[in-house]
Amino acid sequence: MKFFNLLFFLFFSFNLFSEGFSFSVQVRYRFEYMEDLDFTSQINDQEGINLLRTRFSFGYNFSKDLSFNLQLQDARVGSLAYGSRTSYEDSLDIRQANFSFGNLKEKGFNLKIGRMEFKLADERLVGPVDWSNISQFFDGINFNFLLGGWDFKTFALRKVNIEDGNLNKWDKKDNFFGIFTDKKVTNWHNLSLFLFYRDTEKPIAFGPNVGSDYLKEYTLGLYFEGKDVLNFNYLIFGAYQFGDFGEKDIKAKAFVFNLNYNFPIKLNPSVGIEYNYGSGDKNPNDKKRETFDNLYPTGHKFYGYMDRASLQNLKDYALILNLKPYKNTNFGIHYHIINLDTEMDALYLASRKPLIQGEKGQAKEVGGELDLTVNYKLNENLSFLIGYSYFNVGKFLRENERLDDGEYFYFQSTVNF
Ligand SMILES: [Ca+2]
Ligand SMILES: [Ca+2]
Ligand SMILES: [Ca+2]
Repeated sequence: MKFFNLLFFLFFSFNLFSEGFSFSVQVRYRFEYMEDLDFTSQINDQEGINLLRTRFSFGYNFSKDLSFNLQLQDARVGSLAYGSRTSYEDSLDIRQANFSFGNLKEKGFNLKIGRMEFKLADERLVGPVDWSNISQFFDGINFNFLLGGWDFKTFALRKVNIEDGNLNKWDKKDNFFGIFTDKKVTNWHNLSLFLFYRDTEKPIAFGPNVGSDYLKEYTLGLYFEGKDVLNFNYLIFGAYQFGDFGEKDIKAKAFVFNLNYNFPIKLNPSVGIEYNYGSGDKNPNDKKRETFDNLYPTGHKFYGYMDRASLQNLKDYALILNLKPYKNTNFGIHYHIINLDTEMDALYLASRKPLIQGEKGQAKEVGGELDLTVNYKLNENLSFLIGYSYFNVGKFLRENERLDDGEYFYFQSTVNF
């Protein structure tokens, strides 16, 4: 019945629209099977869940330089064996509603105001978390301009709190400001510099040892990327965090190095290594917070697809193998060796929630994760993703009585029209 309603709605919409209007729909379905993602068989995991996410996007161009964009999102989940539905579910609500003025290429500036999807660079610190059924978005202002060959993005944003059954509202106690600028420094190299400021009027929680407190937090950093340099790609990312965490000083850092090589042979293999480091807090009793704040990342992309790690108290060594045997098919074989920076801080999930607080003298080896994926794009409108992951528990988990390896399987199809 719902499907027919949708068809009718589409038919009606297409007739209504004239020049200047645009309209598109995305429907994403995912089945997930999870086994011991908590690393213990004493608590049952979700066995299999069904996720459905539908997005309706409308655009209207008032003129060449002024447009209005609206996106509605409906996120649903089937029955759950246990736990909360909140991270999966948000019935029809506004995901984007913004005015966009200017044209970066032609006018040298662009101003966006309202509710928006927002991402910076590879989404390591700020991204839309597209993997999530409900995803992530912001309210605020984003002003971009070109100056002296640099592309500047400046913003003042508040993350939108997603609440099923109620209209989503911005988090008025969590303010995020920043400047991000990048430039092509050679034909193959890109340099980005950024400074962010996060100011909260409520305590932000880290692990049990670090605790929660108000933030007046600066993040200063850079990306340096090499693309197609004799078939090599590489990335250096560094960030330093300072400011106040209540009465404590923030002194935290993060560092990433990635190197990969594309073999110009059959199957188009690429082999890469990656190191991801986010500092942890070594001493809960001093006057410093050394835990890096991973901000609003799309963490799913980087530290294992099982989402068992975040760029906080992390040392992750990854081996990344990708194959592209056909134009529309990708195979991924990734392996992560996940370690804590310090056992005095917590193991943080990709959502930034702490899973386990460590203790002095414990091992730092969390475990190894294997991620296998197949991506297949049938055509412009339809794509599929299948994944299987296995997490082999390491010493740190075993010392915390998490003895069971985790498994994760998913199948996803995405339709765009
Ligand atoms: Ca379990
Ligand atoms: Ca809602
Ligand atoms: Ca400390």
